[in-house]
Amino acid sequence: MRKIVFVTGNNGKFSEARSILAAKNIELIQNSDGYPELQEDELEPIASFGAKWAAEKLQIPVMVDDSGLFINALNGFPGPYSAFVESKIGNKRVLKLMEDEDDRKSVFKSVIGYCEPGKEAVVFTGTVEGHISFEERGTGGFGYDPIFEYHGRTFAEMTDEEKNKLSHRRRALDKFFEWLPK
Ligand code: ITT
Repeated sequence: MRKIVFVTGNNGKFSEARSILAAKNIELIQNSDGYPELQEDELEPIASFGAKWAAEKLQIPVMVDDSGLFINALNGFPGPYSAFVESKIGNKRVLKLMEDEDDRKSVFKSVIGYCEPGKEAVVFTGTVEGHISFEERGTGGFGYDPIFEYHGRTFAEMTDEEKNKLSHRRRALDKFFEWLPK
């Protein structure tokens, strides 16, 4: 079984990626050392820099996942600032910002960065389109899942298996797996 180290402090991301990749015979190992996060409008350079930095620091092949929620009516906010916004204001305050908005369209994005020491990083992007709900619903998942609706149900109202079949993370990891030398 191939083993890959996933550098992340986010246990929700780790457990989803672990079960998605276990089905492909890859064992993920969590490393919570962290990496510097660039301030960029796009997630790709953040994931690429983070993967390269961690691979050189640890001297092993590593994977990272930089993700974010892009809300149409808020011009893509919180996007690359999603972790900061979640920890500082949380879902209820995000819903408050959206109170008078009819346009609820939103995109969840996950960028997987992978790098081997001495090589350039590669990135794989997965997106899923949905809507911001009017209230928090559901108890599953993590982070923004209770306010992100996909075809009428929030991610938090789905089982892990259901979310993992269609999530932004699943789509990015599928591309990563296709690229990995077999
Ligand atoms: P790392 O250690 O991996 O960087 P992080 O939580 O800081 O963990 P990000 O910088 O990528 O991760 O921030 C993404 C934010 O979006 C963070 O608040 C996550 O909890 C949230 N998020 C990411 N994927 C999500 C998902 O599938 N469902 C709900 N929220 C998600």
